[in-house]
Amino acid sequence: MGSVKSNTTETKDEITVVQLEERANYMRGLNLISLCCAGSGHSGGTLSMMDILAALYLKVARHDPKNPYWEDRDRILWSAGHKAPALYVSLAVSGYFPEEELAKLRALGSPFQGHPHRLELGGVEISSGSLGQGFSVGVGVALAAKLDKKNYRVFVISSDGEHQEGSMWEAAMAGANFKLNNLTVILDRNRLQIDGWTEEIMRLEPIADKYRAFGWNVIEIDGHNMEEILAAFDKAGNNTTDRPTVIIAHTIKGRGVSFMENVAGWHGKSPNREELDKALAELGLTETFDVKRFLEVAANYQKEVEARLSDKMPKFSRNYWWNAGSVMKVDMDPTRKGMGRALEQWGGDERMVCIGADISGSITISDFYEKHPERANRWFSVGVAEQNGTTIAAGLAKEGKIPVFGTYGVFSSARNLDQLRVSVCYGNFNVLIVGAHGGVSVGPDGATHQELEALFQVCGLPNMRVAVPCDSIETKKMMRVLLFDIVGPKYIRFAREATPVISREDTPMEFGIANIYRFRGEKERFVDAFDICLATEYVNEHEDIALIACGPETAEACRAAWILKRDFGIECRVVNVHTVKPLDRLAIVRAAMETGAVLTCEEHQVGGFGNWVASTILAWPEMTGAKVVFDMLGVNDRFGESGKSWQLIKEFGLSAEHIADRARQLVERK
Ligand SMILES: Cc1ncc(C[n+]2csc(CCOP(=O)(O)OP(=O)(O)O)c2C)c(N)n1
Repeated sequence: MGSVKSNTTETKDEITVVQLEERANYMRGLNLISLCCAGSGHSGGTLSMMDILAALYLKVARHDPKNPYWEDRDRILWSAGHKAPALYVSLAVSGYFPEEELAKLRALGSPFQGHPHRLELGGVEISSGSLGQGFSVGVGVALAAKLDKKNYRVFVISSDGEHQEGSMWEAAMAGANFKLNNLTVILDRNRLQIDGWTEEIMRLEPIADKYRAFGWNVIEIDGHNMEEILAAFDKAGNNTTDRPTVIIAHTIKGRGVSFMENVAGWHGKSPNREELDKALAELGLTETFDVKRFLEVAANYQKEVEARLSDKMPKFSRNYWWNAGSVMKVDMDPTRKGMGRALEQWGGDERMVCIGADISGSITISDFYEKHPERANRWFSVGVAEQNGTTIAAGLAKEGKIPVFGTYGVFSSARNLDQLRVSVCYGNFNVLIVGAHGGVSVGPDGATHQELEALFQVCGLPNMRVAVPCDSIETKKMMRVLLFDIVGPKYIRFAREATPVISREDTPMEFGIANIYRFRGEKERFVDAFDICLATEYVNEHEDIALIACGPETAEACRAAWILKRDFGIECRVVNVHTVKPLDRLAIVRAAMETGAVLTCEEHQVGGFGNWVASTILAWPEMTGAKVVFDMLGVNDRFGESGKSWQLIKEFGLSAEHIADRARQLVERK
């Protein structure tokens, strides 16, 4: 281990440049092993930082692994939270915890969340992962240091794509304005972001001049040259001006592994075992690590997680899990794909324009132009800039275009909420906002990327229409309606991972009218086991309970209907509320009145959907005095977590088994 300067750990002999280079190489290997154990995560932008991190954590910064909250420690804030694996590696090699622990990266319940969470792990100063925030937190910390007359240094780890966020420049302005010469920002200038080269997506150059114009000391270095790195940190530390310092480190994304270097595709991808072996060989580390041991730790940890989850699951007469038996087989398809297919099919309409925010392939919005080069002039990439994207969409709509703006749901509903409120909704513009990757099922990225609050945010906006389709087929149909039939602000929410397909091409779908699903008996195909019709055409069958659901949670409700019928003879009316605003109030009130028991099901903070259903029932005049037992199932006032998609559905109590259990209790209360 290198020297760690602290109050409890004795400062070791000064670590040499050669030793630091060796450590950086070692850290690269450790980083890739931990990513391989996780099966997902960010390889490219962690490898680009490793030389700087070796210098910072093992030589430059004062910190104490035995006392992570030592009040005089230097503060290292990771604004670029997706580089979390490199943060954990830096802490491990500094001595905060055994290196083997890194095998638990991105696993459920582990402190090594997909994006850093400060409440989980000493040495993690802030929770981050939503780009463009940590820099401002750093400004706040540096201000506090000044107020408290403390001489600790504040380091902010940031990335270049991140600098497309306007908030970065607000922080830069503030840092200079407040004369924060105790603040050092490290900008990992690897020139790549998710969708490609920064200069092609949203130009940042001349970035050094921009910082200078904002009143900063600017040091430009080769971020892989240890001597230059150390000299830059030295210079920033001996800053006699009243200006903050930015170290612009020119780096190579994926540095050290030939097949990862400068390849955008390695941004958010982890190596498999074969790729890991190749990478370790290139780094000269084949004999250095016992990779098998790391993989064993990861596998054993997963076994513990599975056992814990299994204990928590409600039990029934048999295993009803998706595709577990020989009947009721279901196809799985990501709902997001329905959006891509719709954009591809109907994107020929010259009024349509699509706006991407650097996550275009993953959410499938790029399907708009990928096979249609003639549409490229109607595709605008704003980079990592969700507020800008939202308001640009408003401008395009103002002039008669049909703009579609899409990104992760967290960033297209919360990050840009005021833009949505004033420019889109108050102005009542015809903008379609795509909230992809909704729900905990997003998986290993963790809380920062799991949208669980959008329905609170967007349903509360006047003029806004909100759709939450149940599967990929319904998503595609809904997209067509939203694009061409509904004029005004509109939001569509869907999931990332593959979810069960429970509708057919010929299943009716009308905006604002719910669908009713009735289980009719086991069939070879799950979808054939249900009668599906528009709520307006449904004839009361006096079922025992209504399961009112939206999004992929509808599929879980359908599976619950199967469990409840088979195990308890309980009949369910599953109401698929694909249009959450305006709600199909009639279908909801009828379900309540005719069954006398309602359970709402949502993969969302509980109430985002359920409260609307509850208030609809309560406010309906004919419901006065009627007896309805009511309950809501959703995420219970808790942030999401890293984990595998289906583990999270179990962990957060969102599975059909949980629905069936709650429904049974509710029926007993009737
Ligand atoms: C506000 C926000 N928008 C989008 C994302 C999704 N995202 C994660 S990393 C990334 C690209 C970042 O590129 P860059 O900042 O250049 O990082 P690096 O290439 O160094 O990994 C994006 C868009 C996010 N985490 N936060």
